[in-house]
Amino acid sequence: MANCDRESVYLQLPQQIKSNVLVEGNTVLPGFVKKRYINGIRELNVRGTDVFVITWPKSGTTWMQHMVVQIIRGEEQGDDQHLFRKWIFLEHSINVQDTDSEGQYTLSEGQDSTDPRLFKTHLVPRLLPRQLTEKTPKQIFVARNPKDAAVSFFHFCNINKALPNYAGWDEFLDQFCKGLLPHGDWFEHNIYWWERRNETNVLFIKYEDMKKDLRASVLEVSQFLAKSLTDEQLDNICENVTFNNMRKNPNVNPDSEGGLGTNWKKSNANHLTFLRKGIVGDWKNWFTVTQSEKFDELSRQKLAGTGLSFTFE
Ligand code: PPS
Repeated sequence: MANCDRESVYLQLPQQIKSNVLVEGNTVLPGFVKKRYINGIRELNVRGTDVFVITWPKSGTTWMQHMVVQIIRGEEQGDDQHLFRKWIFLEHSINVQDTDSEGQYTLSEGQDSTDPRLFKTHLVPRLLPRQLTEKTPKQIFVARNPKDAAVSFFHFCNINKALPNYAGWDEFLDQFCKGLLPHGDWFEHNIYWWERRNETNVLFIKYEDMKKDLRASVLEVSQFLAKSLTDEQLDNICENVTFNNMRKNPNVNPDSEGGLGTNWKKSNANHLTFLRKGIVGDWKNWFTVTQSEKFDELSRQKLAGTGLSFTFE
């Protein structure tokens, strides 16, 4: 990002989104993240048993959440609690018991007393709990190629009330390239976690690899979590986490979870859903050739020397 202070970030935002976001340092956050949470999240008492799924938005968070919860807690047949209620969305007000003007940030009791606690977050590294590095809970970062992640997020902003309205794809892509979308700069998230990928408690996994070999991915995640699965359990989890089965399952599909999943904008006349397409390569329907070339150049510059690369189709 060329300009790094709050003031200059704010100036670069489209006028119509300014009242729907929080600008914290050089990071744009959605309006549901309250300024008074920031410090409390930073100082959260992390437990070594916690599990964190961390992503830039629309990178396969929900997919990973569904995988992890079954690996850890079993398949929980007959359990009708929605997937999103099993997880703490770290920065979302829905999981915060009480906050006051002095900055108290307290997780709701039910959530806090589970063990292991399961956290999902889209926060940029510098806003994450400080203790993540000393208490070393399991941290899973799911990465998705930036073009598909951007397209997916564009659609989600169009339909979800909790996110700002962009004038159209061109404006959205421009903000993406500047690192000014809610939840921050895609490159900042991905490069940070890529550089930490060899730490024992960090798993860096790509959406495209999950698509390519789901069974190998479930196995990789279970090994990372030190949970052994029978062949039958592995088969069942693979079956449960396919795109079609997640879509069909009301306890998993975020469409059926009003509070955290979909809080539709009125303009969602096409009834677009959270689990929209679930494919690699949809970006080709949105990027013009010029936009794609420009983005590739930006990507080349930002990722130079990192060794991080993605599959785009
Ligand atoms: S969020 O709101 O940031 O937590 O969204 P997130 O869950 O990270 O990403 C949503 C996108 O992931 C796709 N998805 C899947 N793809 C393949 N297989 C499975 N099982 C699956 N589950 C979710 C979902 O469809 C969104 O991508 P798009 O491209 O919009 O379809």
